[in-house]
Amino acid sequence: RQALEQMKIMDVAKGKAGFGGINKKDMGAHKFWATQPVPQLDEGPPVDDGYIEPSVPRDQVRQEAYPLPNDFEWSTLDINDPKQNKEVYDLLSLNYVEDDEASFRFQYSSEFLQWALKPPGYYKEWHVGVRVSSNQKLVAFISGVPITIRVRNKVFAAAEINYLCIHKKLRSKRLAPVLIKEVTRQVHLQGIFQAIYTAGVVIPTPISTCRYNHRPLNVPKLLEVGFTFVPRNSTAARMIRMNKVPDKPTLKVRPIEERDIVAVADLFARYMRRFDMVPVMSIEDVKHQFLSGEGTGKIGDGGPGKRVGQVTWTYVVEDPETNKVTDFFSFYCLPSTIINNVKYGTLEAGYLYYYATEVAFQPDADENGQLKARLQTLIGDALVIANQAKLDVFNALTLMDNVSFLQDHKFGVGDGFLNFYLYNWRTAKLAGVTSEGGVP
Ligand code: MYA
Repeated sequence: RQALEQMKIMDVAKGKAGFGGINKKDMGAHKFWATQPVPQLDEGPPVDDGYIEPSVPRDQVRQEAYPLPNDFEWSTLDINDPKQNKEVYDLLSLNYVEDDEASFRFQYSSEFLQWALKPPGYYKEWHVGVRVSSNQKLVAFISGVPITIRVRNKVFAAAEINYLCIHKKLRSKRLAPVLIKEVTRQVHLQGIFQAIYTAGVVIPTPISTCRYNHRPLNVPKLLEVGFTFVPRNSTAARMIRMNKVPDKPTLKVRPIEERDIVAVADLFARYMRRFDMVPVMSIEDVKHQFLSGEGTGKIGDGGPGKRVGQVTWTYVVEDPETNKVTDFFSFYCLPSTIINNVKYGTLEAGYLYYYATEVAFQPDADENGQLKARLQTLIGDALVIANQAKLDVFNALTLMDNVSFLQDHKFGVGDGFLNFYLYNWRTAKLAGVTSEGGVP
């Protein structure tokens, strides 16, 4: 039932799919988006993939910040400074994305923000804030981080835009377009003219739409906080029994270490060839994405199954004979505030991130079911690790190869969708899901 959106995953599974939910009339009324280099409605599929508006030399990029309404000023946020990091945390934890019924609101931790906003080569100028001039209170934010992406057969540098947030008291004043224009200017100043972003809302024009699926782990709590309900033909006891997860993983999985990075980078790159829109990661990127978020100390120091400040969990499988990494999976933890609940403060949610397996490269692995079987086992083990870390629910989108294991692993179809967008890049739609949630 949860309708929260999520931002980090951006591989979209290949295949054919329909697109639901885009209403022509609504799409006509986008005063801001109509002025931007994004595919507009009624354009039809492009003949070739490529930019919409050409890049320009740095001296032709607007040099002054966009004007803000009186009483507000721009502020670059230094995420390394604990005080400023806390300011972003406070803004987001009170004003960021909520589900449709305002029951849950994302609560990104400070450690999460450190991990998400500081990948290799990040620019602090892309962490754009707006403050009230009189008291310096942070009231709006938008961020970008550098990323290299491949869309179909073209690879290009882009900004990944995220954490657009305006204080609840300042909504519907057309401030969002100013934030978007200012971060665009900052990205242009670094010689980058494309961007990728995701949102729960539909604006011109999604290149793909994925659906959230949720695997309950802590059923009693999920029932108590109203995240999920007992279906008419079931009971709470039955739901608990049905969703029980084994105590131990099936494969010999272990947490990723520094020595695995090169092998994981190689496996990741080869596996990603299966998909039409993927990040291209350097060794440094892989280290950042899969190792740097693991927190400090030993597993258990930060609570059951957790290091202190742990944000990401990446586990590898090693071939005992060759010592080669044959598989890996990763997920991250993003809690949500449970609004108006006296007993529980947060819902601890895991989000499936990237995974890969050598099995995919065996002849006919896709056709003869070997790949499906291996992913089934691998993701089963991810659920075991997530359960050991005392997460309440494990979420996954209908992208990559996820659809092959979601049902068998008892994920329930959620009511949240995530739309994927490219800025200043034309490409035909990528596979997504229908409004029914299935991939045709
Ligand atoms: S998605 C997460 C967005 N955040 C939230 O949902 C948190 C809670 N909500 C809020 O804080 C506010 O409601 C926000 C809008 C800030 C979302 N993406 O100021 P307004 C358009 C893009 O009066 P407000 C994420 O972080 C809207 O269609 N546009 O509205 C990725 C309308 O334009 P138009 C959005 O409600 C962000 C205009 O803004 C979004 O006070 C990617 C209204 O402005 C949205 N999520 O504030 C940003 N929501 O009339 C784009 C509303 O045309 C990046 N709008 O329909 C583009 C690439 C930039 C870099 C390019 C580099 C080359």
